[in-house]
Amino acid sequence: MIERRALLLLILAIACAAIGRSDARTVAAQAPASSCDSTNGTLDADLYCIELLPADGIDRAWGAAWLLPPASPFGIAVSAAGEPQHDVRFDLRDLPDPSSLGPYTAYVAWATTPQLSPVVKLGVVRNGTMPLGRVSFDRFLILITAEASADVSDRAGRLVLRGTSASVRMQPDDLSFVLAGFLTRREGADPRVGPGDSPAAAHTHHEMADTPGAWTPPPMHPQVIMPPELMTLRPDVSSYLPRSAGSIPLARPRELVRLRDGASLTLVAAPVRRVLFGPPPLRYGGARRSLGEGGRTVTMLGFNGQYPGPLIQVDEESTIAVRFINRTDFPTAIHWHGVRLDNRFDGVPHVTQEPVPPGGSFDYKVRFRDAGIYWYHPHHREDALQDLGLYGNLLVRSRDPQFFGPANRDEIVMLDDLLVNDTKLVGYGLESATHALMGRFGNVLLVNGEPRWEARVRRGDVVRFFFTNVSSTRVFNLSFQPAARMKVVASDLSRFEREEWIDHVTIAPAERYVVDVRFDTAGDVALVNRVRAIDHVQARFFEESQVLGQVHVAADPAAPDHRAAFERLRRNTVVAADIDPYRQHLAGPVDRELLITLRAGELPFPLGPLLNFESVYRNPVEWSGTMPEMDWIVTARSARWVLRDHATGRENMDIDWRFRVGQVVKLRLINDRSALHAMQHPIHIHGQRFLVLSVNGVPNENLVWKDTVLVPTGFVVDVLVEMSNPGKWMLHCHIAEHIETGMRMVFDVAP
Ligand SMILES: [Cu+2]
Repeated sequence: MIERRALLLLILAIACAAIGRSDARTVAAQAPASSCDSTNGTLDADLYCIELLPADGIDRAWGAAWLLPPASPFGIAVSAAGEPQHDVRFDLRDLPDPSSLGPYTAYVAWATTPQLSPVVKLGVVRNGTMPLGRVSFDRFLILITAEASADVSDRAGRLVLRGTSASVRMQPDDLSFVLAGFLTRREGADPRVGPGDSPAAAHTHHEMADTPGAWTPPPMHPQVIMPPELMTLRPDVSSYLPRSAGSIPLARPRELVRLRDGASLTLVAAPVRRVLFGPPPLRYGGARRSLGEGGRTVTMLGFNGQYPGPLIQVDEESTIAVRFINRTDFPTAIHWHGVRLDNRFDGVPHVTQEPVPPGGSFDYKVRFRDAGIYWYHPHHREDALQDLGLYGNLLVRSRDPQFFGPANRDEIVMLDDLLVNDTKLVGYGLESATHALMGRFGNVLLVNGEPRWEARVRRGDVVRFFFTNVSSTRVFNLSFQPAARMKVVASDLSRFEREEWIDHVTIAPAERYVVDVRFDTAGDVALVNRVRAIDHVQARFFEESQVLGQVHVAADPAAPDHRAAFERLRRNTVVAADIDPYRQHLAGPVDRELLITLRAGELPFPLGPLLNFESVYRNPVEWSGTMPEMDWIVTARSARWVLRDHATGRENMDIDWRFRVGQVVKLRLINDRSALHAMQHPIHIHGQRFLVLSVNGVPNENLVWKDTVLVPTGFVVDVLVEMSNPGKWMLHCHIAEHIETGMRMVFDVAP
């Protein structure tokens, strides 16, 4: 008996020692130099982990607050006002018993701004890992205090841990330092090259005044002051604008063209005249411009004399023939965005066809497999041709009358922006694209080609909006003011598994969303774009709001009234069943990995040092072009955007991926936050459809078939690509200037 007790004690002692050692090992492995060094799935710790450091007099406690993306049908979660949203997950260690610090019983976590107002209570915390609360500040502090009670609503107790968001690292004095150097250098005899300048500065033109044929610079952002010295820089290419001639017709609004199976259409891309107006004030609810004043006629481009191009309506499973005639100055081709058609008609120059020269033509056969909203645009020099007006929608009607819920009317809305200085268009690079870093942000927002859009509805009408973002680089964040009840029902290639209530629509270039909106109060409702812009000079965030148009809601009631159907969120069982076979891949291994980064060449001085300073922080999405001159002067000659295959190290068109029809490929897209000018990229895959499986490791619980996905800065997005269509297909960033600076690759799908 005694021997048995001794044996038990011995076993217990050995077990305790083992546990002690294993604890020590765990601590050694998990007690890194920074609490954000520990791996946390795919999340970029530099941007999305806040290290929590002990306050004065607290010696042992430590921890981290991880910022996770909340679920959103748009891939990135922001509020209707454009504020970023983060779900916070705490990882806290070595917090002493609160009573050891004073008359306290609990630890409470708070989020607040650097000005310490307002303070938001996130909840009660303790040692360990726990999800807790949501933060919607641009820049913020996380505080953990010991409190007398877990129920306190205001912070009163002792500060124990604190940390700051990555965005707090932006400091306003960065630029002045760079500028001091810039101004000193410009005192030399040759204003174009100062001592120590990179050779690239020599081919950056500096012009003090406009001369005939020279560039018209973009205007400064009205809320961001730039030093005048920076305004003298010019791109290292010539300016291109379509020639004006007397016989060019004034553009007409787009026309609806209904085409039956087997029907044909000719699309002529040619110059049109348009009347332009200067940029409106950056505030909504302000004075409206009179369209009769200050207008100036400019030459742009249109399909069949229309702007946007004809709205082509077809039935699903139908095929149309389109003869494209190119009367522009550039060789090009038409791409049928999102349509899973025969590879030889995909319209990618040098991949699926030879480019159509100016004066030439090409015959396309376009078959529509999937109901929904699609669009067509040139696939060569989109930065100029598409931006000048060459785009149109394809509305593919389902043969199922119940495909969507009932609505009183459709609104087909193409969102765009245009860069003008006063009432002149800012030119496009002739030899290569300008705006190579950020893409070309416009300063006049357009709906269906017009700076002011209007719709008339009745009270209680359910309006189905088909939104397409055709801008070169701008991500829109749309909402209605005053708010209208809205739900998202579909995106690029299908309906969602289930409809969701929303209060805004975030839409990246080339994406589509179908949104049902019910207007239940008579009066005017504005469609607005609300985002948080960054003034990189002053290191401040500010609200940017623009009115895109007005919905006039009449007092007479809707007939029929679809209220009952609208109030119900539909589950699309057909979509869920279509996706079911793919769910097994959610947890599967990643098949391919693409790193998205930038190789900056010799950037015009002082851009290199400026971007270096700026790179202490990058916002997940750059919502606005707040430094138009800096963005403008960098061309494809000095910047190269890169898609890098992780397995082979190959880049862009050197990547050689081969698949076969029926294969399902899990592709990981990693947006390198450490790139000199990291920014978001809407990644588009031709000819196939894919599911967005997860964003920063958070699984997507409401799937929809997509062809374009926004990958914000520092984000890791996993997509599942169904290889259903044989041929050579392109994968590229849909920022027009990024595809022009190398950010594209081709993969092969064997039959
Ligand atoms: Cu891009």
